[in-house]
Amino acid sequence: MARLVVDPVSRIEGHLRIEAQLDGGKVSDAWSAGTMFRGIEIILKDRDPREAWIWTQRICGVCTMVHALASVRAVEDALGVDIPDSARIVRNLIAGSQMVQDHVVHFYHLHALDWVDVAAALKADPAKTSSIAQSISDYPKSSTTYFKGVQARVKGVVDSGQLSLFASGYWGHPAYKLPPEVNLLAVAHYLEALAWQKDFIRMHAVLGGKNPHPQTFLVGGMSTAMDPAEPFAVINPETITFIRKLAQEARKFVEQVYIPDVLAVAPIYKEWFGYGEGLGNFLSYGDYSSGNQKDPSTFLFPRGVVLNRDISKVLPVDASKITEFVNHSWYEYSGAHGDGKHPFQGETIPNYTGPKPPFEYLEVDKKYSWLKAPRYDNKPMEVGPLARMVVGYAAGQPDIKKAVDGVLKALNAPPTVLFSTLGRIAARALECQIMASKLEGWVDELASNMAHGKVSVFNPVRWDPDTWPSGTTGYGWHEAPRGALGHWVEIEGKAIKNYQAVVPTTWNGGPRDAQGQRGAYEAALLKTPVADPNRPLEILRTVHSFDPCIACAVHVVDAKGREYTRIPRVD
Ligand code: NFE
Ligand code: MG
Repeated sequence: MARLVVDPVSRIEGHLRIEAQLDGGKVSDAWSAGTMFRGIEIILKDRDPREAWIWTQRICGVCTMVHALASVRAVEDALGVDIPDSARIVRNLIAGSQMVQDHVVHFYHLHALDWVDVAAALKADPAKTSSIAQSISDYPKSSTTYFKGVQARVKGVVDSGQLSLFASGYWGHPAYKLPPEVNLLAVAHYLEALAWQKDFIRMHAVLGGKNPHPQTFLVGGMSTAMDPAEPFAVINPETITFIRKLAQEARKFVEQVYIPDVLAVAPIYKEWFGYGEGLGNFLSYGDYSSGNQKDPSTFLFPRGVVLNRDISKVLPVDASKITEFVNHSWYEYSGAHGDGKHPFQGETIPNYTGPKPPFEYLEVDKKYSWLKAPRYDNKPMEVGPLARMVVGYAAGQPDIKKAVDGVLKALNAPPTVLFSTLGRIAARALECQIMASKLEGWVDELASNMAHGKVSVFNPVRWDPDTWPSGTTGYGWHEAPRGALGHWVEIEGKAIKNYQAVVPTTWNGGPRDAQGQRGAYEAALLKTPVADPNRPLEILRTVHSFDPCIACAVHVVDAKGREYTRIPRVD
Protein backbone atom coordinates (compact mmCIF):
# COMPACT_ATOMS: atom_id res chain seq x y z
CA MET A 1 0.00 0.00 0.00
CA ALA A 2 1.45 3.32 -1.01
CA ARG A 3 0.07 6.83 -0.75
CA LEU A 4 0.59 8.88 -3.87
CA VAL A 5 0.54 12.67 -3.86
CA VAL A 6 -0.05 14.78 -6.96
CA ASP A 7 0.50 18.41 -6.00
CA PRO A 8 0.06 20.66 -7.80
CA VAL A 9 -2.15 19.10 -10.44
CA SER A 10 -1.10 21.11 -13.49
CA ARG A 11 -3.00 22.19 -16.61
CA ILE A 12 -5.94 23.34 -14.52
CA GLU A 13 -6.94 26.69 -13.04
CA GLY A 14 -5.97 27.13 -9.37
CA HIS A 15 -4.25 24.80 -6.90
CA LEU A 16 -5.37 21.22 -6.51
CA ARG A 17 -3.77 18.34 -4.63
CA ILE A 18 -4.77 14.72 -5.02
CA GLU A 19 -3.77 12.05 -2.52
CA ALA A 20 -4.45 8.51 -3.62
CA GLN A 21 -4.01 5.17 -1.90
CA LEU A 22 -2.70 2.47 -4.23
CA ASP A 23 -3.38 -1.24 -3.85
CA GLY A 24 -2.20 -3.74 -6.42
CA GLY A 25 -1.56 -1.04 -9.02
CA LYS A 26 -5.01 0.54 -8.62
CA VAL A 27 -6.44 3.44 -6.67
CA SER A 28 -8.24 2.09 -3.58
CA ASP A 29 -9.07 5.47 -2.03
CA ALA A 30 -8.60 9.10 -2.95
CA TRP A 31 -8.83 12.60 -1.49
CA SER A 32 -9.23 15.84 -3.39
CA ALA A 33 -7.92 19.00 -1.72
CA GLY A 34 -8.19 22.60 -2.87
CA THR A 35 -5.07 24.25 -1.49
CA MET A 36 -5.89 27.93 -2.00
CA PHE A 37 -8.30 30.19 -0.19
CA ARG A 38 -10.28 33.00 -1.76
CA GLY A 39 -12.72 35.24 0.00
CA ILE A 40 -14.97 36.80 -2.58
CA GLU A 41 -18.14 35.96 -0.64
CA ILE A 42 -16.72 37.89 2.33
CA ILE A 43 -15.69 40.87 0.18
CA LEU A 44 -19.30 41.24 -1.01
CA LYS A 45 -20.78 41.94 2.40
CA ASP A 46 -22.24 45.48 2.71
CA ARG A 47 -21.79 46.27 -0.97
CA ASP A 48 -24.43 47.46 -3.42
CA PRO A 49 -26.09 44.35 -4.93
CA ARG A 50 -26.13 46.06 -8.34
CA GLU A 51 -22.33 45.85 -8.43
CA ALA A 52 -21.99 42.31 -7.03
CA TRP A 53 -21.53 40.87 -10.53
CA ILE A 54 -18.38 42.92 -11.09
CA TRP A 55 -16.81 41.41 -7.97
CA THR A 56 -18.06 37.85 -8.40
CA GLN A 57 -16.81 37.81 -11.96
CA ARG A 58 -13.29 38.00 -10.49
CA ILE A 59 -13.83 34.58 -8.89
CA CYS A 60 -12.30 33.22 -12.08
CA GLY A 61 -10.71 34.29 -15.36
CA VAL A 62 -11.16 30.94 -17.10
CA CYS A 63 -14.92 30.67 -17.06
CA THR A 64 -14.76 34.50 -16.85
CA MET A 65 -18.33 35.82 -17.21
CA VAL A 66 -20.33 32.99 -15.66
CA HIS A 67 -20.28 34.52 -12.18
CA ALA A 68 -21.47 37.86 -13.57
CA LEU A 69 -24.46 36.11 -15.10
CA ALA A 70 -25.34 34.07 -12.00
CA SER A 71 -24.98 37.22 -9.91
CA VAL A 72 -27.25 39.52 -11.93
CA ARG A 73 -29.80 36.71 -12.07
CA ALA A 74 -29.68 36.32 -8.26
CA VAL A 75 -30.27 40.05 -7.73
CA GLU A 76 -32.95 40.15 -10.44
CA ASP A 77 -34.68 37.29 -8.63
CA ALA A 78 -34.45 39.11 -5.29
CA LEU A 79 -35.83 42.36 -6.72
CA GLY A 80 -38.38 40.80 -9.08
CA VAL A 81 -36.96 42.14 -12.35
CA ASP A 82 -37.62 40.63 -15.77
CA ILE A 83 -35.14 41.33 -18.54
CA PRO A 84 -35.95 42.36 -22.15
CA ASP A 85 -35.84 39.64 -24.79
CA SER A 86 -32.84 41.14 -26.58
CA ALA A 87 -30.87 41.06 -23.30
CA ARG A 88 -31.67 37.35 -22.98
CA ILE A 89 -30.26 36.74 -26.47
CA VAL A 90 -27.09 38.77 -25.82
CA ARG A 91 -26.57 36.80 -22.59
CA ASN A 92 -27.06 33.50 -24.46
CA LEU A 93 -24.49 34.59 -27.06
CA ILE A 94 -21.92 35.70 -24.49
CA ALA A 95 -22.37 32.58 -22.33
CA GLY A 96 -22.69 30.20 -25.29
CA SER A 97 -19.50 31.47 -26.90
CA GLN A 98 -17.77 31.16 -23.52
CA MET A 99 -18.82 27.52 -23.38
CA VAL A 100 -17.61 26.76 -26.92
CA GLN A 101 -14.23 28.44 -26.36
CA ASP A 102 -13.80 26.88 -22.92
CA HIS A 103 -14.51 23.33 -24.12
CA VAL A 104 -12.13 23.59 -27.08
CA VAL A 105 -9.39 25.03 -24.87
CA HIS A 106 -9.99 22.28 -22.31
CA PHE A 107 -9.77 19.48 -24.86
CA TYR A 108 -6.62 20.66 -26.62
CA HIS A 109 -4.71 22.68 -24.08
CA LEU A 110 -5.69 21.25 -20.70
CA HIS A 111 -6.45 17.62 -21.45
CA ALA A 112 -5.10 16.37 -24.80
CA LEU A 113 -1.54 15.91 -23.56
CA ASP A 114 -2.79 13.23 -21.14
CA TRP A 115 -3.57 11.19 -24.27
CA VAL A 116 -1.23 12.62 -26.90
CA ASP A 117 2.54 12.08 -26.72
CA VAL A 118 4.16 15.18 -28.18
CA ALA A 119 7.57 13.51 -28.38
CA ALA A 120 6.10 10.61 -30.42
CA ALA A 121 4.68 13.08 -32.96
CA LEU A 122 8.25 13.64 -34.12
CA LYS A 123 8.39 10.05 -35.38
CA ALA A 124 5.28 10.41 -37.55
CA ASP A 125 5.19 10.19 -41.33
CA PRO A 126 3.50 13.48 -42.35
CA ALA A 127 2.10 11.90 -45.52
CA LYS A 128 0.29 9.28 -43.45
CA THR A 129 -1.00 11.96 -41.05
CA SER A 130 -2.29 13.85 -44.06
CA SER A 131 -4.22 10.85 -45.34
CA ILE A 132 -5.71 10.17 -41.86
CA ALA A 133 -6.72 13.84 -41.58
CA GLN A 134 -8.38 13.82 -44.99
CA SER A 135 -10.22 10.58 -44.22
CA ILE A 136 -11.89 11.99 -41.08
CA SER A 137 -12.58 15.63 -41.90
CA ASP A 138 -12.97 18.32 -44.58
CA TYR A 139 -10.76 20.69 -42.61
CA PRO A 140 -8.63 22.33 -45.29
CA LYS A 141 -5.30 22.37 -43.44
CA SER A 142 -4.47 18.74 -44.09
CA SER A 143 -1.66 18.52 -46.64
CA THR A 144 1.60 16.63 -46.17
CA THR A 145 3.46 19.95 -46.41
CA TYR A 146 1.33 21.40 -43.61
CA PHE A 147 2.04 18.48 -41.26
CA LYS A 148 5.74 18.56 -42.18
CA GLY A 149 5.75 22.20 -41.13
CA VAL A 150 4.10 21.40 -37.79
CA GLN A 151 6.60 18.62 -37.17
CA ALA A 152 9.51 20.99 -37.89
CA ARG A 153 8.04 23.53 -35.48
CA VAL A 154 7.76 20.96 -32.69
CA LYS A 155 11.25 19.63 -33.44
CA GLY A 156 12.59 23.16 -33.14
CA VAL A 157 11.05 23.49 -29.69
CA VAL A 158 12.39 20.09 -28.55
CA ASP A 159 15.89 20.73 -29.98
CA SER A 160 16.06 24.10 -28.24
CA GLY A 161 15.86 22.26 -24.89
CA GLN A 162 13.25 24.79 -23.79
CA LEU A 163 10.06 22.80 -23.98
CA SER A 164 7.98 25.72 -22.81
CA LEU A 165 4.32 24.69 -22.97
CA PHE A 166 5.33 21.08 -23.53
CA ALA A 167 7.60 20.89 -20.47
CA SER A 168 7.07 18.34 -17.68
CA GLY A 169 4.93 15.95 -19.71
CA TYR A 170 5.17 12.21 -19.08
CA TRP A 171 6.45 11.66 -22.63
CA GLY A 172 7.16 8.03 -23.44
CA HIS A 173 4.81 6.77 -20.67
CA PRO A 174 3.49 3.27 -21.54
CA ALA A 175 -0.13 4.43 -21.20
CA TYR A 176 0.22 6.57 -24.35
CA LYS A 177 -1.21 4.44 -27.15
CA LEU A 178 -1.79 6.64 -30.20
CA PRO A 179 0.17 5.88 -33.38
CA PRO A 180 2.77 8.62 -34.10
CA GLU A 181 0.67 9.94 -37.00
CA VAL A 182 -2.36 10.58 -34.80
CA ASN A 183 -0.11 12.25 -32.24
CA LEU A 184 1.10 14.60 -34.97
CA LEU A 185 -2.48 15.34 -36.02
CA ALA A 186 -3.45 16.23 -32.46
CA VAL A 187 -0.37 18.39 -31.89
CA ALA A 188 -1.15 20.31 -35.10
CA HIS A 189 -4.68 20.94 -33.84
CA TYR A 190 -3.37 21.94 -30.43
CA LEU A 191 -1.59 24.80 -32.18
CA GLU A 192 -4.56 25.59 -34.46
CA ALA A 193 -6.95 25.70 -31.51
CA LEU A 194 -4.67 28.09 -29.67
CA ALA A 195 -4.90 30.56 -32.54
CA TRP A 196 -8.61 29.93 -33.21
CA GLN A 197 -9.83 30.58 -29.66
CA LYS A 198 -8.13 33.97 -29.57
CA ASP A 199 -9.99 35.04 -32.73
CA PHE A 200 -13.32 33.54 -31.76
CA ILE A 201 -13.54 35.18 -28.35
CA ARG A 202 -13.77 38.56 -30.06
CA MET A 203 -17.45 37.75 -29.57
CA HIS A 204 -16.87 38.91 -25.99
CA ALA A 205 -14.85 41.93 -27.08
CA VAL A 206 -17.79 43.03 -29.24
CA LEU A 207 -20.71 42.17 -26.95
CA GLY A 208 -18.91 42.60 -23.64
CA GLY A 209 -16.24 45.23 -24.25
CA LYS A 210 -13.43 42.83 -23.34
CA ASN A 211 -12.37 39.27 -22.51
CA PRO A 212 -11.93 37.94 -19.95
CA HIS A 213 -14.53 39.62 -17.73
CA PRO A 214 -17.00 41.30 -20.10
CA GLN A 215 -18.23 44.63 -18.78
CA THR A 216 -21.75 44.93 -20.19
CA PHE A 217 -23.90 43.15 -17.57
CA LEU A 218 -26.54 45.05 -15.61
CA VAL A 219 -29.10 44.04 -13.02
CA GLY A 220 -32.14 44.27 -15.33
CA GLY A 221 -30.44 43.38 -18.61
CA MET A 222 -27.35 44.45 -20.51
CA SER A 223 -25.70 47.75 -21.42
CA THR A 224 -25.19 46.71 -25.04
CA ALA A 225 -27.05 49.57 -26.75
CA MET A 226 -28.85 48.35 -29.84
CA ASP A 227 -29.70 50.67 -32.75
CA PRO A 228 -29.93 49.75 -36.45
CA ALA A 229 -29.13 53.32 -37.55
CA GLU A 230 -26.35 54.16 -35.13
CA PRO A 231 -22.78 53.23 -36.08
CA PHE A 232 -21.62 53.78 -32.49
CA ALA A 233 -24.21 51.48 -30.92
CA VAL A 234 -22.71 48.22 -29.59
CA ILE A 235 -25.23 46.26 -31.62
CA ASN A 236 -25.92 47.52 -35.15
CA PRO A 237 -26.06 45.76 -38.54
CA GLU A 238 -22.28 45.74 -38.82
CA THR A 239 -21.97 43.99 -35.43
CA ILE A 240 -24.52 41.40 -36.50
CA THR A 241 -22.53 40.60 -39.66
CA PHE A 242 -19.31 40.30 -37.66
CA ILE A 243 -20.64 38.07 -34.89
CA ARG A 244 -22.50 35.89 -37.40
CA LYS A 245 -19.18 35.23 -39.13
CA LEU A 246 -17.55 34.35 -35.77
CA ALA A 247 -20.42 31.97 -34.99
CA GLN A 248 -20.14 30.27 -38.39
CA GLU A 249 -16.40 29.85 -38.06
CA ALA A 250 -16.82 28.41 -34.56
CA ARG A 251 -19.31 25.83 -35.78
CA LYS A 252 -16.95 24.85 -38.58
CA PHE A 253 -13.96 24.52 -36.25
CA VAL A 254 -15.89 22.34 -33.83
CA GLU A 255 -17.34 20.17 -36.61
CA GLN A 256 -14.16 19.87 -38.67
CA VAL A 257 -11.50 19.68 -35.98
CA TYR A 258 -12.69 19.02 -32.40
CA ILE A 259 -15.35 16.37 -33.09
CA PRO A 260 -13.32 14.33 -35.64
CA ASP A 261 -10.31 14.40 -33.28
CA VAL A 262 -12.36 13.08 -30.36
CA LEU A 263 -13.79 10.35 -32.58
CA ALA A 264 -10.30 9.44 -33.86
CA VAL A 265 -8.71 9.26 -30.41
CA ALA A 266 -11.51 7.69 -28.34
CA PRO A 267 -11.58 4.19 -29.91
CA ILE A 268 -7.84 3.81 -29.31
CA TYR A 269 -8.41 4.39 -25.60
CA LYS A 270 -11.75 2.61 -25.34
CA GLU A 271 -10.85 0.92 -22.04
CA TRP A 272 -11.34 4.40 -20.53
CA PHE A 273 -15.06 3.98 -21.07
CA GLY A 274 -14.64 1.54 -18.16
CA TYR A 275 -12.67 3.77 -15.75
CA GLY A 276 -13.50 6.94 -13.87
CA GLU A 277 -17.17 6.19 -13.38
CA GLY A 278 -17.69 8.20 -10.22
CA LEU A 279 -20.89 8.89 -8.32
CA GLY A 280 -23.60 8.09 -10.86
CA ASN A 281 -25.65 11.05 -9.49
CA PHE A 282 -26.06 13.99 -11.84
CA LEU A 283 -27.40 17.52 -11.34
CA SER A 284 -28.22 20.11 -13.99
CA TYR A 285 -29.97 23.40 -13.23
CA GLY A 286 -30.57 23.80 -16.94
CA ASP A 287 -30.07 26.98 -18.97
CA TYR A 288 -30.08 28.83 -22.30
CA SER A 289 -33.66 29.98 -22.51
CA SER A 290 -35.58 30.58 -25.72
CA GLY A 291 -38.10 32.77 -23.86
CA ASN A 292 -38.43 33.57 -20.18
CA GLN A 293 -35.04 33.03 -18.48
CA LYS A 294 -36.85 31.81 -15.34
CA ASP A 295 -38.91 29.14 -17.10
CA PRO A 296 -37.10 25.76 -17.31
CA SER A 297 -39.44 24.53 -20.05
CA THR A 298 -37.75 27.04 -22.40
CA PHE A 299 -34.22 25.76 -21.68
CA LEU A 300 -31.92 24.23 -24.29
CA PHE A 301 -30.25 22.14 -21.56
CA PRO A 302 -32.97 20.68 -19.34
CA ARG A 303 -33.13 21.01 -15.57
CA GLY A 304 -33.15 17.83 -13.52
CA VAL A 305 -31.51 15.24 -11.33
CA VAL A 306 -30.57 11.68 -12.29
CA LEU A 307 -29.72 9.34 -9.42
CA ASN A 308 -27.85 6.02 -9.36
CA ARG A 309 -27.31 6.02 -13.15
CA ASP A 310 -31.04 5.51 -13.65
CA ILE A 311 -31.73 7.32 -16.90
CA SER A 312 -35.32 6.10 -16.95
CA LYS A 313 -36.20 8.91 -14.49
CA VAL A 314 -35.46 12.64 -14.36
CA LEU A 315 -36.29 14.08 -10.93
CA PRO A 316 -37.17 17.76 -10.49
CA VAL A 317 -34.64 20.11 -8.87
CA ASP A 318 -35.70 21.49 -5.50
CA ALA A 319 -33.36 24.35 -4.54
CA SER A 320 -34.19 23.98 -0.86
CA LYS A 321 -32.38 20.61 -0.86
CA ILE A 322 -28.96 22.17 -1.58
CA THR A 323 -26.59 22.34 1.40
CA GLU A 324 -22.86 22.71 2.00
CA PHE A 325 -20.87 20.79 4.62
CA VAL A 326 -17.54 21.82 6.16
CA ASN A 327 -16.73 18.74 8.26
CA HIS A 328 -13.64 18.13 6.11
CA SER A 329 -13.07 21.73 4.98
CA TRP A 330 -11.00 24.45 6.64
CA TYR A 331 -14.03 26.48 7.71
CA GLU A 332 -16.05 26.93 10.87
CA TYR A 333 -19.83 26.99 11.06
CA SER A 334 -21.85 28.50 13.86
CA GLY A 335 -24.30 26.04 15.38
CA ALA A 336 -24.30 22.28 15.04
CA HIS A 337 -21.20 21.33 13.16
CA GLY A 338 -22.47 18.13 11.57
CA ASP A 339 -25.25 19.93 9.75
CA GLY A 340 -25.04 21.19 6.22
CA LYS A 341 -26.13 24.77 5.64
CA HIS A 342 -28.42 25.92 2.87
CA PRO A 343 -26.74 28.79 0.96
CA PHE A 344 -29.25 31.31 2.34
CA GLN A 345 -27.90 30.42 5.80
CA GLY A 346 -24.40 29.87 4.44
CA GLU A 347 -21.27 31.10 6.21
CA THR A 348 -17.70 31.63 5.04
CA ILE A 349 -15.52 31.53 8.17
CA PRO A 350 -12.05 30.31 7.15
CA ASN A 351 -9.96 28.47 9.74
CA TYR A 352 -6.91 26.52 8.54
CA THR A 353 -6.22 23.62 10.91
CA GLY A 354 -4.09 21.48 8.60
CA PRO A 355 -0.44 20.53 9.09
CA LYS A 356 2.29 23.15 8.88
CA PRO A 357 4.44 22.86 5.76
CA PRO A 358 6.55 21.01 4.91
CA PHE A 359 4.37 17.96 5.45
CA GLU A 360 4.06 14.58 3.78
CA TYR A 361 0.31 14.01 3.79
CA LEU A 362 -2.84 15.94 4.63
CA GLU A 363 -4.88 14.85 7.66
CA VAL A 364 -7.54 13.30 5.49
CA ASP A 365 -9.53 11.91 8.42
CA LYS A 366 -9.98 15.51 9.64
CA LYS A 367 -10.13 18.66 7.53
CA TYR A 368 -8.18 18.68 4.28
CA SER A 369 -9.53 21.16 1.72
CA TRP A 370 -10.49 24.77 1.09
CA LEU A 371 -13.49 23.51 -0.86
CA LYS A 372 -16.75 23.01 0.97
CA ALA A 373 -18.75 19.85 0.27
CA PRO A 374 -22.05 20.70 -1.50
CA ARG A 375 -24.79 18.09 -1.40
CA TYR A 376 -28.23 17.75 -2.97
CA ASP A 377 -30.70 16.02 -0.68
CA ASN A 378 -27.62 14.91 1.29
CA LYS A 379 -26.18 13.19 -1.79
CA PRO A 380 -22.96 14.05 -3.60
CA MET A 381 -23.62 14.97 -7.25
CA GLU A 382 -21.58 15.24 -10.43
CA VAL A 383 -22.20 18.43 -12.41
CA GLY A 384 -20.90 19.51 -15.81
CA PRO A 385 -21.17 18.46 -19.46
CA LEU A 386 -21.74 14.79 -18.60
CA ALA A 387 -24.47 15.72 -16.10
CA ARG A 388 -26.13 17.96 -18.70
CA MET A 389 -25.97 15.30 -21.40
CA VAL A 390 -27.22 12.55 -19.05
CA VAL A 391 -30.11 14.67 -17.73
CA GLY A 392 -30.91 15.92 -21.26
CA TYR A 393 -30.75 12.40 -22.70
CA ALA A 394 -32.98 11.03 -19.96
CA ALA A 395 -35.40 13.95 -20.51
CA GLY A 396 -35.47 13.25 -24.26
CA GLN A 397 -34.13 16.66 -25.33
CA PRO A 398 -33.96 16.19 -29.13
CA ASP A 399 -30.52 17.76 -29.85
CA ILE A 400 -28.92 15.82 -26.99
CA LYS A 401 -30.72 12.56 -27.81
CA LYS A 402 -29.60 12.74 -31.44
CA ALA A 403 -25.99 13.61 -30.58
CA VAL A 404 -25.61 10.95 -27.87
CA ASP A 405 -27.36 8.23 -29.89
CA GLY A 406 -25.09 9.05 -32.85
CA VAL A 407 -21.95 8.46 -30.82
CA LEU A 408 -23.29 5.34 -29.11
CA LYS A 409 -24.17 3.90 -32.50
CA ALA A 410 -20.72 4.72 -33.89
CA LEU A 411 -19.15 2.99 -30.87
CA ASN A 412 -21.71 0.20 -30.86
CA ALA A 413 -22.06 0.72 -27.11
CA PRO A 414 -24.85 1.15 -24.55
CA PRO A 415 -25.48 4.49 -22.74
CA THR A 416 -23.70 3.15 -19.63
CA VAL A 417 -20.32 3.80 -21.32
CA LEU A 418 -21.01 7.48 -20.70
CA PHE A 419 -20.43 6.97 -16.98
CA SER A 420 -16.67 7.10 -17.34
CA THR A 421 -13.61 9.25 -17.94
CA LEU A 422 -13.98 8.98 -21.71
CA GLY A 423 -17.74 9.50 -21.38
CA ARG A 424 -17.05 12.87 -19.77
CA ILE A 425 -14.79 13.82 -22.69
CA ALA A 426 -17.36 12.68 -25.26
CA ALA A 427 -20.17 14.54 -23.44
CA ARG A 428 -18.17 17.78 -23.45
CA ALA A 429 -17.49 17.44 -27.19
CA LEU A 430 -21.14 16.75 -28.01
CA GLU A 431 -22.29 19.63 -25.87
CA CYS A 432 -19.80 21.92 -27.59
CA GLN A 433 -21.12 20.84 -30.97
CA ILE A 434 -24.73 21.47 -29.91
CA MET A 435 -23.84 24.88 -28.49
CA ALA A 436 -21.77 25.88 -31.54
CA SER A 437 -24.76 24.97 -33.73
CA LYS A 438 -27.04 27.31 -31.74
CA LEU A 439 -25.00 30.51 -31.90
CA GLU A 440 -26.01 31.51 -35.45
CA GLY A 441 -29.68 31.07 -34.53
CA TRP A 442 -29.30 33.50 -31.63
CA VAL A 443 -27.54 36.00 -33.92
CA ASP A 444 -30.54 35.71 -36.28
CA GLU A 445 -32.96 36.24 -33.37
CA LEU A 446 -31.06 39.36 -32.35
CA ALA A 447 -31.09 40.68 -35.92
CA SER A 448 -34.83 40.01 -36.14
CA ASN A 449 -35.50 41.84 -32.85
CA MET A 450 -33.51 44.79 -34.15
CA ALA A 451 -35.46 44.78 -37.43
CA HIS A 452 -38.74 44.74 -35.47
CA GLY A 453 -37.81 47.58 -33.13
CA LYS A 454 -37.29 45.32 -30.09
CA VAL A 455 -34.12 47.17 -29.19
CA SER A 456 -34.56 47.46 -25.43
CA VAL A 457 -31.79 45.62 -23.55
CA PHE A 458 -32.36 47.03 -20.05
CA ASN A 459 -35.33 47.12 -17.70
CA PRO A 460 -34.80 50.03 -15.27
CA VAL A 461 -37.81 49.26 -13.07
CA ARG A 462 -35.76 48.39 -9.95
CA TRP A 463 -32.65 50.41 -10.66
CA ASP A 464 -33.47 52.96 -7.96
CA PRO A 465 -32.83 51.37 -4.51
CA ASP A 466 -35.71 53.40 -3.10
CA THR A 467 -38.01 51.03 -5.00
CA TRP A 468 -36.59 47.94 -3.21
CA PRO A 469 -38.24 46.04 -0.38
CA SER A 470 -36.42 46.52 2.94
CA GLY A 471 -35.34 42.89 3.05
CA THR A 472 -35.30 40.31 0.27
CA THR A 473 -33.51 37.21 -0.98
CA GLY A 474 -32.89 35.71 -4.39
CA TYR A 475 -30.91 33.11 -6.25
CA GLY A 476 -29.48 32.97 -9.73
CA TRP A 477 -28.45 29.89 -11.67
CA HIS A 478 -26.32 29.24 -14.71
CA GLU A 479 -24.96 26.17 -16.45
CA ALA A 480 -21.31 27.21 -16.63
CA PRO A 481 -18.89 25.19 -18.79
CA ARG A 482 -17.93 23.06 -15.76
CA GLY A 483 -21.48 22.66 -14.53
CA ALA A 484 -24.25 23.85 -12.25
CA LEU A 485 -23.49 27.25 -10.74
CA GLY A 486 -25.67 29.00 -8.14
CA HIS A 487 -25.43 32.36 -6.39
CA TRP A 488 -27.62 33.18 -3.39
CA VAL A 489 -28.01 36.77 -2.15
CA GLU A 490 -29.68 38.31 0.87
CA ILE A 491 -30.29 42.06 0.63
CA GLU A 492 -31.07 44.16 3.68
CA GLY A 493 -31.66 47.89 3.39
CA LYS A 494 -29.78 48.70 0.21
CA ALA A 495 -26.79 46.44 0.78
CA ILE A 496 -25.77 42.80 0.63
CA LYS A 497 -26.15 41.08 3.98
CA ASN A 498 -25.02 37.64 2.87
CA TYR A 499 -23.74 36.22 -0.41
CA GLN A 500 -23.00 32.59 -1.17
CA ALA A 501 -21.75 30.98 -4.35
CA VAL A 502 -21.95 27.20 -4.82
CA VAL A 503 -19.79 26.48 -7.81
CA PRO A 504 -19.34 23.60 -10.29
CA THR A 505 -15.85 22.62 -9.17
CA THR A 506 -17.00 22.78 -5.54
CA TRP A 507 -19.56 20.10 -6.40
CA ASN A 508 -17.09 17.96 -8.34
CA GLY A 509 -13.83 18.58 -6.49
CA GLY A 510 -15.14 18.94 -2.94
CA PRO A 511 -14.10 16.70 -0.05
CA ARG A 512 -16.09 14.25 2.04
CA ASP A 513 -19.18 15.37 3.97
CA ALA A 514 -20.57 14.68 7.47
CA GLN A 515 -21.40 11.11 6.49
CA GLY A 516 -17.98 10.53 4.94
CA GLN A 517 -19.41 10.36 1.41
CA ARG A 518 -16.79 11.07 -1.25
CA GLY A 519 -16.97 13.97 -3.71
CA ALA A 520 -17.10 13.33 -7.47
CA TYR A 521 -13.31 13.39 -8.16
CA GLU A 522 -12.68 11.16 -5.16
CA ALA A 523 -15.28 8.63 -6.29
CA ALA A 524 -14.18 8.71 -9.93
CA LEU A 525 -10.57 7.89 -9.04
CA LEU A 526 -11.46 4.58 -7.39
CA LYS A 527 -10.15 1.55 -9.34
CA THR A 528 -8.10 3.72 -11.69
CA PRO A 529 -5.00 1.73 -12.72
CA VAL A 530 -1.65 3.43 -12.12
CA ALA A 531 1.19 1.81 -14.09
CA ASP A 532 3.98 3.96 -12.66
CA PRO A 533 3.41 5.71 -9.28
CA ASN A 534 6.20 8.16 -10.10
CA ARG A 535 4.35 9.29 -13.21
CA PRO A 536 0.63 9.09 -12.35
CA LEU A 537 -0.68 9.90 -15.83
CA GLU A 538 -3.84 7.87 -15.28
CA ILE A 539 -4.84 9.96 -12.26
CA LEU A 540 -4.47 13.10 -14.36
CA ARG A 541 -6.68 11.60 -17.06
CA THR A 542 -9.63 11.16 -14.74
CA VAL A 543 -9.20 14.38 -12.76
CA HIS A 544 -8.68 16.43 -15.92
CA SER A 545 -11.79 14.89 -17.49
CA PHE A 546 -13.80 17.09 -15.09
CA ASP A 547 -11.88 20.23 -16.15
CA PRO A 548 -11.05 21.41 -12.60
CA CYS A 549 -11.09 25.07 -11.67
CA ILE A 550 -10.06 25.61 -8.07
CA ALA A 551 -10.20 29.41 -8.29
CA CYS A 552 -13.92 29.03 -8.89
CA ALA A 553 -14.31 26.25 -6.40
CA VAL A 554 -12.87 28.13 -3.44
CA HIS A 555 -14.07 31.40 -4.61
CA VAL A 556 -4.27 34.80 -2.72
CA VAL A 557 -3.09 32.27 -0.32
CA ASP A 558 -0.53 33.60 2.08
CA ALA A 559 0.61 31.02 4.58
CA LYS A 560 1.67 33.78 6.98
CA GLY A 561 -1.75 35.44 6.81
CA ARG A 562 -0.40 38.77 5.59
CA GLU A 563 -2.79 41.24 4.04
CA TYR A 564 -2.18 41.76 0.32
CA THR A 565 -4.43 44.71 -0.23
CA ARG A 566 -7.46 46.40 1.20
CA ILE A 567 -10.28 47.15 -1.23
CA PRO A 568 -12.35 50.15 -0.18
CA ARG A 569 -16.09 50.08 -0.39
CA VAL A 570 -17.47 52.60 -2.88
CA ASP A 571 -20.58 54.30 -1.46
NI1 NFE B 1 -13.23 28.92 -12.91
FE1 NFE B 1 -16.10 27.88 -13.31
C1 NFE B 1 -16.88 27.12 -14.73
C2 NFE B 1 -17.65 28.33 -12.54
S1 NFE B 1 -15.87 26.07 -12.29
S2 NFE B 1 -14.12 27.81 -14.27
O1 NFE B 1 -17.26 26.64 -15.70
O2 NFE B 1 -18.56 28.64 -12.07
O3 NFE B 1 -16.17 25.65 -10.99
MG1 MG C 1 -19.28 29.27 -1.70
